[in-house]
Amino acid sequence: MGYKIVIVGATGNVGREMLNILDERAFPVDEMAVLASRKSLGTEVSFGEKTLTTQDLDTFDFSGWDIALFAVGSEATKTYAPKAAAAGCVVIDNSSLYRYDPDVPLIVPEVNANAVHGYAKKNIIANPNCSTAQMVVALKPLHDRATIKRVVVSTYQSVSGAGKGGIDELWDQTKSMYNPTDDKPPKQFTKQIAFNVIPHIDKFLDSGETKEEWKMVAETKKIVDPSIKVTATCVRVPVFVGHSEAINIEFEGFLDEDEARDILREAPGVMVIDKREDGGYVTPVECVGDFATFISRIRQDSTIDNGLNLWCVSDNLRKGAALNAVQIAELLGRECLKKG
Ligand code: 2RA
Repeated sequence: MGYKIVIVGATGNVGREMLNILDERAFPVDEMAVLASRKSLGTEVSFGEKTLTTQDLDTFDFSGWDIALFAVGSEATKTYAPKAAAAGCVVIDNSSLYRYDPDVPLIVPEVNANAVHGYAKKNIIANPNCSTAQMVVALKPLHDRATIKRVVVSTYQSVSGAGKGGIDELWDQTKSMYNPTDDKPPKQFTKQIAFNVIPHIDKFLDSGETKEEWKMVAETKKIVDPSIKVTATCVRVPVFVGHSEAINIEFEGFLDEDEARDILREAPGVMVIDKREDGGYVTPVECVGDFATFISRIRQDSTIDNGLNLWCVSDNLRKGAALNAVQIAELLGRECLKKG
């Protein structure tokens, strides 16, 4: 016996990836409902060999459904997630709405799978932000070995993190560079993104950090360890899919780069590609469509006693969103619902 699954926001980038990944990983689905807002109603989406037609999120009755994977913004989540949860359907939410709620577990299955049992307080589990998910997969096994004190991270985040509008803007601006009469002023981003980089993702906070940077701090603490200090600079780059991160880590004790490489090679969800030669590292275009978080450029930081640097790349629509949500559904099924 399998599960009755609902995808909320099935026509978006992440919703479609959720459908692909549920199929690729042969998740035990008995019945699938795909929901969308009124403006996308009737749109068809693929689930394996099947073509499904979207139903109206506003009138859908969640009673009798097991798990709803939400891939809509915080506003829609605020309206519909409590309805689904109250109807007995466990919500796995990709928005930021519940991430910092102490009664909602925030889960990356490779890191804090045990927290899944906390789902029952609200019938809701939160999926972390893309930039956090890939980083904590790399940090956790190193933290277990040598206790991380502080992380300094700079991100290089692809435009797909900003949704379809971000992808379209990079594509249109890139084309318009070669056709000066076809000017495409920025709409989705605050400055030109084609052939440029923008040190600004999400809104500014009073502290001077952006919300994206704050999320990396707060979510790492909730998922891995509240004692880890994190400082982040989040940057949008003209890449379609795949977020990259340059991570500097300071440990309590010494951790040799070769041992760190061995630990990461054994770590769940991690693929180490780290040859000290031309091309012996991963770039975002190579990680698209993959399940792994790739780690390269592992090396000692000789400016501090116990420091390492590394380069971390992952498909932000997968590990950063849809894959992690499906992994949570697998974990929930295995540990709590036990139907599959
Ligand atoms: C971004 N973090 O890349 C967002 C997506 N969740 O903009």
